[in-house]
Amino acid sequence: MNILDELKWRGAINQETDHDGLNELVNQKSVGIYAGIDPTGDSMHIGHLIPFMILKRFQLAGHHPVILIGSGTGAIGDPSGKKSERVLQTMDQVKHNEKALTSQMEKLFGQDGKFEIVNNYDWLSKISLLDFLRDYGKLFNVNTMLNKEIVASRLEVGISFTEFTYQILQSIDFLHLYRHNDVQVQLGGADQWGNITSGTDLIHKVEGADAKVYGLTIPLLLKADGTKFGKSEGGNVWLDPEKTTPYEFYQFWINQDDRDVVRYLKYFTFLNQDEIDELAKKVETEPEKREAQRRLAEEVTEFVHGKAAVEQAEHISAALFSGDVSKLTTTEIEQGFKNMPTVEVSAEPLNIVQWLVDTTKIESSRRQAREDIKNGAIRINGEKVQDVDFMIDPSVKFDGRFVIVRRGKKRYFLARVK
Ligand code: 545
Repeated sequence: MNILDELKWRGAINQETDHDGLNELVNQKSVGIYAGIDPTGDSMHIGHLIPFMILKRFQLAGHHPVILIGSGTGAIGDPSGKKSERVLQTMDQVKHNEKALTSQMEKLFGQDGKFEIVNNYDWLSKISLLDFLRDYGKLFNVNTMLNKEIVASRLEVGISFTEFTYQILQSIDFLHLYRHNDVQVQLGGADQWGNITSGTDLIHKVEGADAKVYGLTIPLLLKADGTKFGKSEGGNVWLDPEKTTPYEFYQFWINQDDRDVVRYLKYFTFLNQDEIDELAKKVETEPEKREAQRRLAEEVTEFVHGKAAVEQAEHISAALFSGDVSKLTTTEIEQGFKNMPTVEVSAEPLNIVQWLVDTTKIESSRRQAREDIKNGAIRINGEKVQDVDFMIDPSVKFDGRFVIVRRGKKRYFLARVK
């Protein structure tokens, strides 16, 4: 199975400019292949990750990945996927985002072999207006540009000359990388088809129709229930651990539907066909064990955040599930309780009934509080408390920073000490 057969099996090929040509090329030699990202934000989310995971698969198959950070194109903004005109970013914003994305890419590609990161600001910013019009503008037919799906879909609402020009910039990149970095293939999400083919067209015009360059897109990922892939209750699932903690990240994957999990294993993990077939069988025969989901969560979390983050996430999940939270570390508490009800309390020791009702408002009345305590429904820091005279002393655990309350089987509350 060569890399293209593998991608096909993974369901990761949407459109190709010339399958046979590309197939021959990848069988022949180590090929330079690129995908770009514009610094319009300071972190990728898991949707952006998809083409870069494919680039990574090319890297693992012995090809040469080039990651393009688009600080030049990011100064303009790709109209693809946007229903209306973008607001220009300041160049300071672009620079800030460029740094953040570059370091995320270094983390993802650093572990296995060679790769390059380039920035199109380095060449695009050097082209003068007259050179642009004479060297490139002449080679683009406005009618063809208007017919690109992205532009056509914007004609009613309108599109500025600036965004209209975007496809020319991305084409210049492909040509630049073809000439200077030995790149012959560009890949991207399905929304990038127009930009990618406009690049192969440009190269064929200036370098000759027999220039061996190819484009490849990846299908848009959809969930079985028809809703958008990649959102959790908190919105996007980010790679930046400050925006989505590794525990939340892990939880996102472990909560996937049986109908989706096998497709995600193919897309987001480096497990091979046998391993995935094995897991697919388990989804059929023993879905209640959720082994495929656990494996998915482990693999993706390890790839993005490392092994220690997986161990932490599993430790947190196990503690919250069993109720034995006493061994959690303070960083694990920060992560695990990020989306749970939280109250602020003072460090003073207080009677449990008073504390549950007046201080934290976890219980609505003293009568209810006493009843719950006597019934064994209240746990403080993992220990069942059945004595209504118990004193809560926030200084005794978790460096005096937290008190964890569990009411009933599943409802947790975090009291943060002021
Ligand atoms: C620029 C110059 C090139 C080649 C590519 C580009 C970028 C491309 C583009 N890509 C998207 C993107 O999103 C912003 C991310 C903010 C953190 O706009 N014109 O930059 C997305 N891309 C990943 C996938 C995508 C695409 O980074 O290709 O399809 C999303 O899945 O929308 O020479």
